[in-house]
Amino acid sequence: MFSDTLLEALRTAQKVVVFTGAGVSAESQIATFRDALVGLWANFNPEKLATLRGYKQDPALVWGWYEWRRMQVLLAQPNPAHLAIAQMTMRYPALTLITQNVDDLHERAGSTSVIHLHGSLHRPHCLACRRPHALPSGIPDEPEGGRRLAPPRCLHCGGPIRPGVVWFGENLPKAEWRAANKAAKDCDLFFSIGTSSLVHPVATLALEAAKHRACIVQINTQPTELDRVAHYNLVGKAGEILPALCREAFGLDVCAENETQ
Ligand code: BV8
Ligand code: ZN
Repeated sequence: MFSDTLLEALRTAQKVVVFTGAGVSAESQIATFRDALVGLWANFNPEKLATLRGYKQDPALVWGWYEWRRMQVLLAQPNPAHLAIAQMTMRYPALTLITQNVDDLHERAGSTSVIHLHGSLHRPHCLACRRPHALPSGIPDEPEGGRRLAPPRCLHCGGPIRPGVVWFGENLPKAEWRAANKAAKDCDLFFSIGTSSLVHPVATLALEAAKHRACIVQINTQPTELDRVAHYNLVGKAGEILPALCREAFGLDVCAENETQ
């Protein structure tokens, strides 16, 4: 199914970066970023809703969207793509996993030290004093299509709580961004999985890796900006391609291996 040169590149790689976007969680039934606008938010532009301005204009509309998305994540399970990536971490001791996703499915699949460049749904904080806010345990019970929901108040200063994600127009977390760039420059194999490669500056990571002569392997269901740069464009579902790639390259049966964990 895969070329000998690709399998050889996987078997000889020393320093590997895996960079993921919303497409890696699609087979866990988490709507990709551009598909997450259903129900109440169907007519909104994500690039307007996922902004500080959007939140300030209508905190209940935005907080309700994130609570609905957090519920989707808590109800979801990691899929074979997440499991395969967790297995790859065993194969490549120097593997760096970088994600744009705000879910915790990589961690729940067994990946450790995941670099979240766009934050997390599970770490809200106070808009005013920036203190972390502890969400109630359990799964929010949001109606299908969601609802407007007034954000909780900070227990320390009474300020409004905001999602712990990086919105458009906001800077990325410095330490994570520095670590991601260093890994991209140092790696000899860079996987770009399930991302439209449209959002900046994270979309520059693959270009940085290519500039430093890494082998770029893209796995995506649609053509992207990265097609012209990638050495290998594997078109299809990450949850099917990644386990097959691990099987052919390393004789690894991803799902069985994860069951023994
Ligand atoms: C910044 C968290 C410096 C929130 C996200 C004007 C003003 C300010 C900034 C800008 C501007 N113009 C441009 C910018 C830069 C802007 C940007 O890039 N805009 C884009 C839209 C052009 N970037 C920023 O603002 C960044 N910050 O630049 O700071 C600065 C500061 C101040 C002023 C100026 C500059 C911050 C960007 C972070 C935004 N936050 N997420 C939330 O989640 O609600 S981004 C959001 O998009 C998600 O993180 C998502 O992951 C990410 C990227 O999308 P993808 O992951 O690629 O998902 P997408 O749906 O697009 O694609 C999924 C792909 O998977 C598809 O291609 C599909 O084919 C494929 N797929 C589907 N199923 C499968 C599959 N593949 C494989 N298998 C499957 N089964
Ligand atoms: Zn506060």
